[in-house]
This record gives sequence, structure tokens and C-alpha cells, in this order.
Amino acid sequence: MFEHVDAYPGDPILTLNENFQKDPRQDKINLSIGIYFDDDGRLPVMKAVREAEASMLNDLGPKPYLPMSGFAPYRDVVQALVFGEQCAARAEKRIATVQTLGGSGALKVGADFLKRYFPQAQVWVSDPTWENHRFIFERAGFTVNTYPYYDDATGGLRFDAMLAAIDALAPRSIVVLHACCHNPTGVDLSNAQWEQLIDVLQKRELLPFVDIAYQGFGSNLDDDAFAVRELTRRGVPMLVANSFSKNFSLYGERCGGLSVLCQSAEEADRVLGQMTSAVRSNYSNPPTHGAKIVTKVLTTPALNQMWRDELAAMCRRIADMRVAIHDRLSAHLSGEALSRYIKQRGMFTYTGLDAEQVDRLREQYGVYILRSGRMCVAGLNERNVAPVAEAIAHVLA
Ligand code: PLP
Ligand code: TYF
Repeated sequence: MFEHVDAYPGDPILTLNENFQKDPRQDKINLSIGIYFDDDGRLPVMKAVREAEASMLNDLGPKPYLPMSGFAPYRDVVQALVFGEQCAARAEKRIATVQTLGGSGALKVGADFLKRYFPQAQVWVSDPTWENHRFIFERAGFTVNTYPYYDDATGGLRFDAMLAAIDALAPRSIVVLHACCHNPTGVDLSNAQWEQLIDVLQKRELLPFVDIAYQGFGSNLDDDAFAVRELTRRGVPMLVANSFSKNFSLYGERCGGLSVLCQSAEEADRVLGQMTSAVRSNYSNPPTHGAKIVTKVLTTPALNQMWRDELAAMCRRIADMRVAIHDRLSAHLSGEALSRYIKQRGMFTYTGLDAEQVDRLREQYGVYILRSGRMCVAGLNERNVAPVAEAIAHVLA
């Protein structure tokens, strides 16, 4: 029956992560997968999350299905956090939000919704991007193309080329954008560049699909949402996929949201209905536990503040590690090759190492980064930063 089923080669990031787990070396270092580890190299449980869960234990009860669109108070906190408490479009009920299974689920539900109502459109993603962007949109039936983004030579952005490519797209093309902390390069647009890009998106009547998976890891929760909030202020219809996997350290609870900015409350109602229909035909309704945690934290002032402080500390720790590896590599690298460690933002940096150097880093020194040269700087800590820098210096020598 299943003779014709091909073997799945696996996802390169997850396979590398599994190989790391199997590596018997004591001093191995995992800078591959996009997960935030604390200074002891452990996956943190945030204190605000622990307290929310503890209080939830007191009112254990029946476990009915959630509505297809998700837990209503959760959908509201998603909007407040991503679009801002004071957002006019939110007050006017022009934003349609559903709870999703992480950011991935938001992308998938959004892609299915778009395929139904924009069947002729094509999708444009940055070169490079998170690999799953391509897979999700292709599986939803779209042709996926790339626009220029990363400049290998400088470790920066090819902004002019990016803008020119987007300026040449057909109306209603779908443009996938990373709001902050670009995965895999760590290279983001400045606010001034966002303004220029939004001019083009507006002029060309393009449809942005903003992916915000790292809110709070670039500068802070508000500044990291600049793109979403500015697109909203300027009235550009768009989709937004957000994730709490990283900023709540709730990876396995699958907490995310899909929001669509509409022109009227009535339009938002219809759009919400069709997003709900996309959920129904995928998995009927989302899980409860993670959504309750996030809602509890964000709606309890003391927990909300505790969470913001913890997230800010995580963001600072990453910035400190960027400086630490930068300083340790300064004897071996210079110019752009060195400054990218502090200029790039969020959990990832493109090191500029080639695949052969990455292989040597892993085989000889037990340091795991992706073959693209992407390093998860959120895996660095006070103990491993020196050996990592030394290993990089060796493979570059
Ligand atoms: N979008 C980007 C850019 C990501 O890097 C990730 C996760 O690594 C996601 C979306 C998906 O997040 P989630 O794990 O919540 O599905
Ligand atoms: O490291 C990354 O870029 C991500 C991590 O279901 C990841 O691919 C792994 C599994 C998953 C979602 C994201």
C-alpha cells in the first residue's frame, strides 16, 4: 500500500539538534536550534509562568473544547501585546484574531485563508528565510519566490535591492516579512527603512504577512512591534502571525495567534469567520493550557510586570553574549566579519562561516551551528563563550 511513500529526509535544524543530543562528548555546545537557554545552559521556566500555572492548579475543572477561534480573553491579550494597548484599529474592532498552534499554526491557517480568497496570488519571502515559510506556503498551494535581503559581503541588508524587487510585484502579491530578529540572519530593517517599505507596499497594493516570533528579543516589546504598529497606523491591510514560544519559553504548549487587520468591523467579522473555517478544516480547535497561562500572566498586573522584567533580562543576556563573543573574536576577526556579532539582533547571527568550516567546528570542537553559518547566540553563556570563540578562531586560521 505505502510502497511509493518516500523517506522523509528530516528537517535539517531538528536533525542537527537530535545529533547533538546523541553526541557523547561532555564539552559539546549547542548553538543550532532557535531556543533561548539561560546562563546555566538550561531551558528556562519563567517565574511568571510558574506562578500562573501554580494558581491555575487551584481551579482545575472540566476540560471542554475551546471555540474554534480559541480562548476569547487570550485573543484579546494577543491583540493588546502585538498591536498595542492603545491601538485605534483594535478599539474599532477592525482586527480579527484567532488563537493558533504557535507561530507555525498561524502561518498555516493564514496561508489556507489566503489561498481561498487570493488564489492567483504568489508569495514572496526573504532570501534567506526560516525554511518553514516556504514549506507552509507551498503546501497551502502557493508558488513561493524570494526577494533580496541579506548581503553576504557586509553581513547587512540589501535594502535597495529588496525595495526594488518588492516595487516590481503584481498587486495583491503576498509579502512575508519578519517584524524583528530576522531568522536566520539577525538583520532587521531600521524604522526609517520600514517607512520606505510601507510606502511601496501601499503604492503597489501588496499584502504583507508579518511574522513576529521574537517580540521582546530585539530591543523591547513595543519597539520590536514597530512594523506591525506602523502598518496598522497607516491602514495597510495585513496578516500578522505571532508566537509566544520564545518570549514565554512555552515552546511545547503551542501558543500563537493569527490577526488580520481589516478596513471595518463588519469586514473583520467576515474575515474572522473564514479564519475560523480554516481552523475547523485543519484541527477544529486549539488546546487550552498554554493559552490560559499566557492570559493569566498578561491580565494579572504583578505577573505581567514580572514577565516583562524576565523577558528584558533574557534580551539583555543575549546582548551581553554578543559583546562577549565579539570581544573574544576581536583578536582574530575585524571589520564587518566582527561587527556583525553586535550589529545583528535577536537570537541569531550569520557568522559568515562556510559549510566546511561549520563541519570542522562540529567535528573537531563539538560546537554545533547550522551549515548556513547561523549561530543561535541565545545558546551562548559565560562558560561556553570562550571555547566557542577559540573554536571559531581555529577553523578560521
Ligand atoms: N517564524 C519564525 C521566523 C520562527 O523562527 C519560528 C520558530 O522558530 C516560527 C515562526 C514558529 O514558531 P512556533 O514554534 O511558535 O511555531
Ligand atoms: O531554529 C529554528 O529556526 C526553528 C526551531 O516546531 C523550531 O526551526 C523547531 C521546531 C519547531 C519550530 C521551530
